[in-house]
Amino acid sequence: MSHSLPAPAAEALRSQTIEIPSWAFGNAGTRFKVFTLPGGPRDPYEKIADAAQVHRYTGIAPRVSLHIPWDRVEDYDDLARHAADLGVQIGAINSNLFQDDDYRLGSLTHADERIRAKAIAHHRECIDVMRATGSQDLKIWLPDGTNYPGQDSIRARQDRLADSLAQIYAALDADQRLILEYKFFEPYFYTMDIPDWGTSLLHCLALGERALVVLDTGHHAPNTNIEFIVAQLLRQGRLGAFDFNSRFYADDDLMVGAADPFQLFRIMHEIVQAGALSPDSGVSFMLDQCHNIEPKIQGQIRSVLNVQEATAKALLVDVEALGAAQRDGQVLEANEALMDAYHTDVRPMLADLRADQGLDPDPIAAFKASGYVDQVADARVGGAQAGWGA
Ligand code: AOS
Ligand code: ZN
Ligand code: ZN
Repeated sequence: MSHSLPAPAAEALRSQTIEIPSWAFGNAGTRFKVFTLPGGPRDPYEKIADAAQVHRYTGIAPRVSLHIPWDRVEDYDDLARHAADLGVQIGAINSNLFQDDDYRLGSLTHADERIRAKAIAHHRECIDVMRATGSQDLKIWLPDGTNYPGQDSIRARQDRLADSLAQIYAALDADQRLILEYKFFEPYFYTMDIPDWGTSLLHCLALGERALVVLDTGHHAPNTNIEFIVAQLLRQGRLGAFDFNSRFYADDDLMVGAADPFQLFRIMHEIVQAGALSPDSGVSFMLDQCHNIEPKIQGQIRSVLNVQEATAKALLVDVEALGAAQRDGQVLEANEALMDAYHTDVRPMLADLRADQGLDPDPIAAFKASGYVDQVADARVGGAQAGWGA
């Protein structure tokens, strides 16, 4: 069987990009234990160096998301230059509203104006980081919520949130976007102030055209039909980004495509059908993962490849057969058109595509053979390793 992809699919795959998070490279764990692996990065410079390895072997991971304050440095111009020297650039800037005692009862929703102003000011700092690094996206995940019925007014919190977001949006430059994530539970368990895509979308619509929704695949109730949400947000032109990961139970942040590769394929099918794959579609394909027990760089490479494989399968759907079956009400034939593509082993095709691009056909083997892990394990002894939250 031929390994070659149809030309339009190969073209689409060559221009696909996936953004990887700086925090995937630091030590991570659960509330029970954070594990330390040799060679862990000690600062944002080393996290970016590790991220650049993922791009080097996959060719499709040219951006790194930063998180402030975890990636706070003296000189952001210098950090951006360091990234460029390594062949990558700075992606979304993530704010942090969840590691300050002041935010126990909320941040952008807080009833105390002083605390709310502090949370808004933190985003001004993030916007300055965006200016210095050339980042286009301010990513807000709002950890605010309540634990007990009656604890606070649901409506008053929405009003304060709308006002806070409007102030942040007004501080953005004309070429910068605000991307707003939702999550149905955690860290609060009765209400979250942005629990779902509808709430995020309503706030984005009120803000303006450069406010878009972030869909984290781990942030829904079990069995939620995520591809339906993708289709709906694309119809509105308001899908700004994905935070891709896998979950079995809650917000597990496992490698994307590990728990449910079929779901990832269904999501990418909606993307491809809506023409939203290309980098100028405005959808940023980001990973939001923590590698608690597995090697981190290799884990990121695996994740990028999982997204690429799901994308290739989505690009192989016979759209004519699918469209004809859908028009004719041929339920099983329509389903078969999708499943045929899903069951195709695209790995040899992607290996050939990489070889055509001058990359090693097997990125994981090439990375392992490079000796990078041993090299950094030797070079990075001493000094505290950065972790999720440091
Ligand atoms: C939290 O659950 C979220 O998924 C966020 O995207 C969070 O901002 C990210 O993990 C880094 O802070
Ligand atoms: Zn996320
Ligand atoms: Zn999450």
